[in-house]
Amino acid sequence: MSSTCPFSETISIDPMVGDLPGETERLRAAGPLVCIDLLGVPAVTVTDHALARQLLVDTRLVKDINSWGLWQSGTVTYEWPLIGMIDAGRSMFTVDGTEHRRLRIKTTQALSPRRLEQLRPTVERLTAELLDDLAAAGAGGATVDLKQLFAYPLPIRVVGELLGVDRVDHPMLLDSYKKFFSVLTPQDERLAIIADLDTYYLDLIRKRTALPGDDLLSALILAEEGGERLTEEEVLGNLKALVAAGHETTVSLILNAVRALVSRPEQLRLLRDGQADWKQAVEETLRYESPSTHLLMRFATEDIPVGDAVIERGQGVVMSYRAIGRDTTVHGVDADEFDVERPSANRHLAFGYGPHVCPGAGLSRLEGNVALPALFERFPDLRLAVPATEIRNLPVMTQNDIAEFPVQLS
Ligand code: STR
Repeated sequence: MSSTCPFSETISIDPMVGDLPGETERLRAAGPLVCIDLLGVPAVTVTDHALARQLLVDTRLVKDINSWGLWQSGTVTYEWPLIGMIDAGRSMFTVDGTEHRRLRIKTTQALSPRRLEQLRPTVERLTAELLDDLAAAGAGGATVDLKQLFAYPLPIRVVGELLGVDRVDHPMLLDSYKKFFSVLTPQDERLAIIADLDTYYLDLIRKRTALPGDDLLSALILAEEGGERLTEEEVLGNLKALVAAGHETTVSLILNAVRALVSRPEQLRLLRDGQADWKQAVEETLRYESPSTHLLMRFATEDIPVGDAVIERGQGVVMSYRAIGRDTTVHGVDADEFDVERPSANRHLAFGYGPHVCPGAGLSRLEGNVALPALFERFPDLRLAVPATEIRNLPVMTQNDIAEFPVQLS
């Protein structure tokens, strides 16, 4: 499909995510810029921290799919299973420059440190509720799935409170995104799910337009005339991005933190004894198991020389954040170890960098910093019910998603 790659041998990204550590290692060994194959579609990916920072502020790389050579030529179509990761409607996720700032402003305001402090009691209440349910399900030493009963419902409830999305709709949303992200979902079904979600969200936008509340969705709709007002299409795009990103990534953060800690009792002890704090554990988890494994995609609007090679105009560029988190130049020769005391832990790029840096970073940290200590305080004897090596990833190529997490609470 493409000419030969100038950077490295081509590494095929495994759709089944059978061995993520192995894949990350191969990517890092192949160099700072690596040619990859994403279900038959070629791209280059960045595995190096310094190069990622450089390219993430390079205005020659844009998010508009119309700048993609393989899209222009009709080579990539809606039949490609990953198309929904890129062609997600006009929003802060897909637009650059001045327009991008206009699309982001209400969201960054709603997720400012001050507003997040106001949200903290809500996150604490939702966490406590789920811990009660978990305790009931796991009474008497029964094995329970920590994903289904705790990590999975929490972020959607938080996002629901923030945006004003009714709880009765959460099961439909969770099921839709589960199928949206899974590579095993037939493509016609995935496209139908995307269309149904649009219908659902447009209905919600119209209801909220008629009767605004004090939620972020109402703020996106009501934004002042004179510069920052959003079209319905833009409100829709932002709403989709907020629900999808707010739900999908934080589930992964919570479960990956629990996995790292229950399989390393000495690390958990450091947190319990107060020698390390939970904020460090959250940052180290983001570095070590970035929820976004491969972030799709940016496109070169002109040739961009990198070292001896060139990212050609029209080329698609991916950020492999899980590999970037293991950069030994930044994190040292032990970058493949999980260490809550690591001085460089918070120097990860798991939230990206530059103009598109995650606007929800503070919210996701808040959720991690509330949920994790609360979980381990309530269940000090929490342990995996299976060997850690049996914990599998879902077949989701771009995300670091744990499938099931069976535990015993006591
Ligand atoms: C999913 C589909 C959709 O309707 C809207 C979006 C835009 C935001 C994207 C989201 C996507 C997929 C997961 C992303 C998120 C932004 C952050 C999140 C990429 C394409 C990460 O995994 C980092």
